[in-house]
Amino acid sequence: KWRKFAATEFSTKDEFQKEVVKHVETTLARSLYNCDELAAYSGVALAFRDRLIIDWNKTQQAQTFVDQKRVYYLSLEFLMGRTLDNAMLNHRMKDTAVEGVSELGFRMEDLIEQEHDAALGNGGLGRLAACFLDSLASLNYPAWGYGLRYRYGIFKQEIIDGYQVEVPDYWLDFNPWEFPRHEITVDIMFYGYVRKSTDENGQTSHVWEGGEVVQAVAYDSPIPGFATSTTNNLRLWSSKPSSGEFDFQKFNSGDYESSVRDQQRAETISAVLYPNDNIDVGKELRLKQQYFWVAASLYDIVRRFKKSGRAWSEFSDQVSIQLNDTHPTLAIVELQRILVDKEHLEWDEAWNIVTQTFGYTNHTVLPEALEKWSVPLVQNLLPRHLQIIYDTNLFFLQSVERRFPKDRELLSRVSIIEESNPQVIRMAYLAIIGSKKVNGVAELHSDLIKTTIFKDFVTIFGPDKFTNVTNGVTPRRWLHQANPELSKLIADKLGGFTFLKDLTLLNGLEKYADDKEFQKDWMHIKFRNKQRLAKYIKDTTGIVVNPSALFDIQVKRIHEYKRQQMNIFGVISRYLAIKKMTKEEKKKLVPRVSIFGGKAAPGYWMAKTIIRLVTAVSEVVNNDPDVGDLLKVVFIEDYNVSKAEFLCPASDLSEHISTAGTEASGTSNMKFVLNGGLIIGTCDGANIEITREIGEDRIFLFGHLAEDVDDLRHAHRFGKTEMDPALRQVCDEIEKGTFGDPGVFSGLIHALTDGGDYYLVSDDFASYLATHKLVDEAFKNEEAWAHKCIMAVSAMGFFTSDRAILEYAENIWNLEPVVVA
Ligand code: 26Y
Repeated sequence: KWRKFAATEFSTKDEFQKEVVKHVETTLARSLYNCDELAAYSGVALAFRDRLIIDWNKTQQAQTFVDQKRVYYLSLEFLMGRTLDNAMLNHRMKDTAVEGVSELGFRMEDLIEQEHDAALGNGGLGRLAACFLDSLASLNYPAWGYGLRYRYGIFKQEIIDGYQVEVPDYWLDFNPWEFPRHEITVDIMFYGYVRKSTDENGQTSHVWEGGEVVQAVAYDSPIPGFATSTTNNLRLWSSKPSSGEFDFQKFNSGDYESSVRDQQRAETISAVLYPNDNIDVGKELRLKQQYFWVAASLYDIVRRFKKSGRAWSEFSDQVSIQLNDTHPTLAIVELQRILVDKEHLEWDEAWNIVTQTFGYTNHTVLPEALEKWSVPLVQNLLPRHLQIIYDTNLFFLQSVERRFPKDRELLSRVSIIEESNPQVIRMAYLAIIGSKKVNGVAELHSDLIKTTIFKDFVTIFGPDKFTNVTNGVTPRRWLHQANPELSKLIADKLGGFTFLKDLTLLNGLEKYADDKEFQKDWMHIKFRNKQRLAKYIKDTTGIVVNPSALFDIQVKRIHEYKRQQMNIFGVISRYLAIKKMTKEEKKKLVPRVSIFGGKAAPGYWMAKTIIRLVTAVSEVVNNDPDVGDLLKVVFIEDYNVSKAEFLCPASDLSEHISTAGTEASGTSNMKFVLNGGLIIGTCDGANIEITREIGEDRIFLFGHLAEDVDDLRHAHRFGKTEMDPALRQVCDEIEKGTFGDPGVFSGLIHALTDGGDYYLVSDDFASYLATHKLVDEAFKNEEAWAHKCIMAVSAMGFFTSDRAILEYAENIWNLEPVVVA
């Protein structure tokens, strides 16, 4: 009977319009006479949401029915961006919808712009999680994402008087894509104490009790695959006071305010995303977030497993859990606690299950980003977990000692507990010991973790535990959605859009690389994308840029290791050169627009100073009549996913210039090349593999290698290096006050001199400038440039997140797809 009434999907323009109008008139209670763009967006979104949810239901039923292994991707960050455009394209219904809304009197571009970015992440790690969800669904893998439903995502960045100012990002006003599941709740405990209890058989067990309880509520968002019915789930947890928790005693005794405060404290847990990227601050609330999310997710996973009625020994055949960095490492401890304390398995049997279930992905070697939690903090918040960590460490160290007797040094090096004051827990070590596989995110990075920070663990566990999965990006969002014209041009040549599901097909473009017509069409699309960006720059900053100039873009989180400071020093150097040029020399110069964008962590002063230098330089350079069109400097405010979508298609050159050995992979490098831009970069992260794929002639590499870094740093420390002369000039100019009060920038200069130039800006500066000269020369020959770009794109097939996910599925998860009828 039910089936007869089951919801169906619209498939024609008329049906689509009917759905939109229905939602505007009834769901939103608006008449067509007061339907503004926001209401129209909402109507369209709700119409597509219905389609998504129908597929979601089918998918969940099919996946439950086949009862195969599922993978759970645990990430504190999911940087999803907007959903509507992606949903329309994945359902192959965008053209229909565009026509439909146009007949209703709207432009689809305007409606798409109404949507608030879902910005629940900082940068690379969070966006990678979002690309992986897209690929998992597109490849029909049974997979769920688990995260936190922050009320405030990453802050909005405003630039006021040249400085970054952070404004809260309240994004939940209207979010049609999520479904609250008020019936799916989990009680989560903090604090309290551990009591030993002995049952009638003399078995002792640990009982954790007497703590404070908070409730986790599930919110689900459908994740559609491209051109498939598979629609997976992203489950985000929101915190609220536990129903039993409202303190009636306080309430009755008239202490109403303090009982409300308790409630608010519970809600605080999921209130805000920590805005730090690659820097650990060790705040108690962050630890609470981690446990809250991990405990709720594991409860959910275990509950689902138990419904299948299988034996515990089958757990890891049914469940794989991937840890996105160490942020969810407590999941290892929590699963061991559930198995031992609640399900009464023996320690070893439980630990065996745990270590077959987890995989750990490392995203950084920077020491300041490696998580360490203070023992007293954990002792107070999670007393039972601390005991389990100590026991895990004890058994681990005992096994190491048996295999490497008398090596005290080794034992103290690999101990989960660092004997500092106070003691701290090294979360990465716990993650390695508790996982089946550990992976880095690009070849160089995976080699580095094996030879440096995790070296001892390779000795202990053998090399096979450590592997590489080079990152990738979804071509659906980062080519098809971001650059529809280029995607269409490629499809015309390759005979359709199959390349979006098998990106290696791009190699079919190679034979058109010399085709003059094709080159012209290609460069024309690039030009239009640059015009669109030029218009945006004009509208938002007032700066007029010439769309024929070379657009040079560096957009990413601001961090010293990413060396935006080197970029802006290079810009200053170019400016000084222009000031000295004759008319004749100027005529020969390629005009440039240097575009920067990215957020600084609110407490990271050096990063904020870098932003201030960029804005200061732009004020001077853009208003200098000697310079004119030859150089413009732009800082794009509030860089986010939606902005990346129109920046990536608009670059001629993008910068990926981290100190060698510091950027684990980078993923925007992939996005920019995929959109037909070339890159200037160091031999770092995925740049190395990009070079291998596209060829050395199609990338501008410069700078020292990772293997040189230690020696160079050593030389700085012992005062054996002179600053590069061009860099010296730049510093002199800043100190002269050319860009305003030099006191503002003294920290930046100091880092290069007395600070020991840790990021080796001076060592790489000459080769950086020389390589920019090569870029200028290359850009003068438009045909040769177009040829390079086309050849590069044709070789980018490797960098799809589909390939990355296939590697995870085969080498780490042992996961099979489930086809939804
Ligand atoms: C400990 C905590 C404060 C913390 C929070 C966020 C630590 C790290 C992070 C974020 C790290 C991150 O985004 N890493 C980036 O991951 C990308 C995806 O693998 C890489 O491409 C990129 O090189 C790396 O910096």
